[in-house]
Amino acid sequence: MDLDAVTKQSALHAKPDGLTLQYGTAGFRTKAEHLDHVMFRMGLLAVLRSKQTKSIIGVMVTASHNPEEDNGVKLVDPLGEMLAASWEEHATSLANAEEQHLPRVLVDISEKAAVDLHQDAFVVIGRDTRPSSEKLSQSVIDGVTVLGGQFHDYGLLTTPQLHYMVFCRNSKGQYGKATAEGYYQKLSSAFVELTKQAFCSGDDHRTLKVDCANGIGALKLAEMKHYFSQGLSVQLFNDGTKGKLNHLCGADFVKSHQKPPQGIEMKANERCCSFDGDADRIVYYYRDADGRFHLIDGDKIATLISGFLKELLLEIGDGLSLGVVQTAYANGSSTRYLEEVMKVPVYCTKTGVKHLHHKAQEFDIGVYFEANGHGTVLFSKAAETKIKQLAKESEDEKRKAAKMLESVIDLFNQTIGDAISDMLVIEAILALKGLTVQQWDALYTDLPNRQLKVKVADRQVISTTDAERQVVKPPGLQEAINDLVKKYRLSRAFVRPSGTEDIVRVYAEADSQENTDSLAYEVSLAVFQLAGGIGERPQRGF
Ligand code: 16G
Ligand code: MG
Repeated sequence: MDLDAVTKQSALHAKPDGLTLQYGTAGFRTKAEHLDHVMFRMGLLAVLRSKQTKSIIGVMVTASHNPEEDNGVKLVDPLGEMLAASWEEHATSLANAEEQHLPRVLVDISEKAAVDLHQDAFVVIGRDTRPSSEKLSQSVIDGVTVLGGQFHDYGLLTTPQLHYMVFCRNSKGQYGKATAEGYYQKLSSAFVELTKQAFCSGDDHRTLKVDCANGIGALKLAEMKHYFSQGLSVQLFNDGTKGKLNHLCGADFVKSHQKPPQGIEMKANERCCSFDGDADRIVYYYRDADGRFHLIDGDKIATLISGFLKELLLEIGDGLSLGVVQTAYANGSSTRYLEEVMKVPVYCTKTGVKHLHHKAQEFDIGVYFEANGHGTVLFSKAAETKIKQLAKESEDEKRKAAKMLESVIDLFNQTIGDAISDMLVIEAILALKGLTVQQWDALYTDLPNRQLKVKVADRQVISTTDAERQVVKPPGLQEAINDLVKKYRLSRAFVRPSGTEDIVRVYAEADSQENTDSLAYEVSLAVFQLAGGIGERPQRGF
């Protein structure tokens, strides 16, 4: 390592005094103007990680669903997975090192992680459409080159596309071709193959309106839609030509406000969906004949997909295990439906894709979705081999099911939740089963639910256990929540410190919206009183 060169270059990407940031649930994220040094340093870190793993590492510049003024960065590990937890600490210490300590911290990390500094390094870089992203990704490149790493800059990509590129390159092309074209072809041909057998009942089933959150999803879907145009026609809204990124639109807006985005025309019973700003989340929705808005969130997506997979697995009868992974935010109705009606085992993990992903890997086929629309399906190597074998050999019905499963494997971006591949899988299932959006929605009825935020002096005073469903600290808070929950029917509530904002989140559900809102308010008040609330006291009524 040429530490003198690092010091010199670093001065051009100097860290503002006193700023400390944490590699959180989804990497570093804050106002774009505070991120230049972080980007440069993540370029350095990516080189070390690449040397250590002897593989290609990805760096994605995005702040996902957050406002346009924000930005962020995350590293992608060799198999297209999120950065290993042990390296999150290295990322945090490197980002926060004062200028004069930077060389020492680099040496420290190299020693601790046993990095072979003679190894070559290669880093691939992608970015979203934020105005700040281009310059920030140049800072990443500066970091990569000063440590002698090679790189390929893909420019504009969705986050899942960058994960795909990393995995393709490290699998030497076995997973697919590491180009945008390769990605489009792989997913579209799996979609076309899967929907071959679909009974097409009119145009209604085959058009979909997509709110692209004024983000990267619009550009990529516009490029891709010609590849599957025979099976599905997508109409793009909020394509970035007019509106602001994630502003009054996108999956996060629709899910948290439980209302349609601006900028999309919705006729009664039309199927619509929203992506988030980097296209790794998706939610569906429609308006009924009475004008009422119906949200179909990640829980109902998981239900549709796991129901379909379960049927195919029964058909091939090979004892492959299927499990669904959710978080505490999953609507109680979805968990009940999955367990009691569909008889599928359900597990709950902490919030954040990496936790769900990890748990899902324990099954032959693991379906994981957060209620907010982040999710995918993972197939174990053993399951994939078995399915591919059956698709070649077995008798007719079995073979048909195995072939469909084979397409599903190709359709899901196996590295991370991907709005585009989720959308294509959902559209294929609806077409194959001849389901309308209303029929899908009617699988079960969501319990009314409410999420609130409470400001506290230090959100770390709250610690939780049992996949964030129980508070262990501060004393008395869980007892207070238990007493409040007892007042209502079908009720549940939990609180957890946010991993991305300086607040505590409150979730409540109960038999009616009115009761849910009361419960959410009362729990917020308990947090405010017992966990050091600051600013305005929570108010009743929304
Ligand atoms: C991040 C996570 C998302 C999670 C959210 C929770 C990834 C890629 N993203 O956006 O899965 O739902 O954080 O935010 O893991 P919170 O901690 O502020 O509630
Ligand atoms: Mg996102």
